[in-house]
Amino acid sequence: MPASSKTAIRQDWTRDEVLAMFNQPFNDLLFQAQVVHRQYFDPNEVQLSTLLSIKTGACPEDCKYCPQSSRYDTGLEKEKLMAVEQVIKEARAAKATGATRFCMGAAWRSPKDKDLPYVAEMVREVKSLGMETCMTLGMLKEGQAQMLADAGLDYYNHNLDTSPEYYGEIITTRTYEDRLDTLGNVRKAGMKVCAGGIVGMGEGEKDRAGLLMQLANLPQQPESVPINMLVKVAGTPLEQQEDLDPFEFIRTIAVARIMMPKSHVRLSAGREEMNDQMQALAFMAGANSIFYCEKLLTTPNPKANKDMELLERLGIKPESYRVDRDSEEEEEVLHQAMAEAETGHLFYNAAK
Ligand code: SAM
Ligand code: DTB
Ligand code: SF4
Repeated sequence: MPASSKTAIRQDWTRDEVLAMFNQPFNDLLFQAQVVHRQYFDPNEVQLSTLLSIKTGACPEDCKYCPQSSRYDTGLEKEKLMAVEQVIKEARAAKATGATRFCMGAAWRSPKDKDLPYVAEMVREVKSLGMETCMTLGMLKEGQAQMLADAGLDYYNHNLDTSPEYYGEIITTRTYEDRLDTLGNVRKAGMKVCAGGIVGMGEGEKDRAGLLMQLANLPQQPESVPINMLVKVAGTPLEQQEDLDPFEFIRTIAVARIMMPKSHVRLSAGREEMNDQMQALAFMAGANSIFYCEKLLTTPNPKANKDMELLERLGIKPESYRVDRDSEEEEEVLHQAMAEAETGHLFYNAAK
């Protein structure tokens, strides 16, 4: 399809437009999302990211959804920063099961300067395995973002979580502006941005629209957009939150797809509670990435063989490494890694 016939990337969305999209009949919305999705992506490919918590619990922030905040008693065992060797071991295992990206998360408000050499080493080591790297460590200052970029970090994840209007109901220890500043520092340092949010926290549709507007209207749209369904963890203030209508979750994915046509939209936390049909609908609505690991950061996620079985039933294949790499050497490392991953017992290639 010629480039001109593709849906243009817009960064001037208004709330009314976005709400009108949300309020279309479900089938019309899904059809529109599929049309946009097919312009930019192979609709039968899903990118696989594995998550690892490299520092768990005892976080000083008060995010109401989070099991890792020190303010809530969730029974979580806290753990210090993981040794680099252990991280590499986990990354190797993730690669063997077919993941192409390794995302390392820390329960920090922001990293301390003394921690950065260790996390930078993790990035270098995981990259040398031939995986894409992602980190989520909290707020970043400019210099810290540059250190991570220099170590070769591909993506930095920092979520806006919800709309600016609803944000104060969920977090009081950092502002929306702080979050936007971190995203700006990540971009300035030349890394790719992974930014999304959580739905099902008691927000209204206008807040889901507000979150997507913030993301899509950024100076450059995030390359990766995780849409998390709230995981209700006992002990957190959102433990008893009422369930969101599942179709509203699917609508959120579809609207994200239409507003950010070139971004990978990730069906993120919450899959453990979703049946196969719901996940299939999310892929139909334009989700094309998942967290592929038995544990997210601290809560369960479907097992790898269950995910592979589902993808196989749907004729969806895991997305392989992209070859638009900047050096031939890097490309070679990635091809090698892909070949190794394909021999892993859980790897499933729907193309074969
Ligand atoms: N501490 C860092 C921060 O907040 O930026 C990084 C880790 S934090 C756990 C990463 C993201 O996980 C949060 O921004 C939130 O969007 C998501 N998250 C945390 N707990 C969740 C839950 N119970 N359900 C859904 N998503 C959750
Ligand atoms: C994102 O948007 N979701 C992931 C990742 N980025 C870091 C985290 C989900 C966490 C779910 C709760 C837990 O396992 O602790
Ligand atoms: Fe801390 Fe991040 Fe959890 Fe907020 S989401 S409490 S910053 S670990």
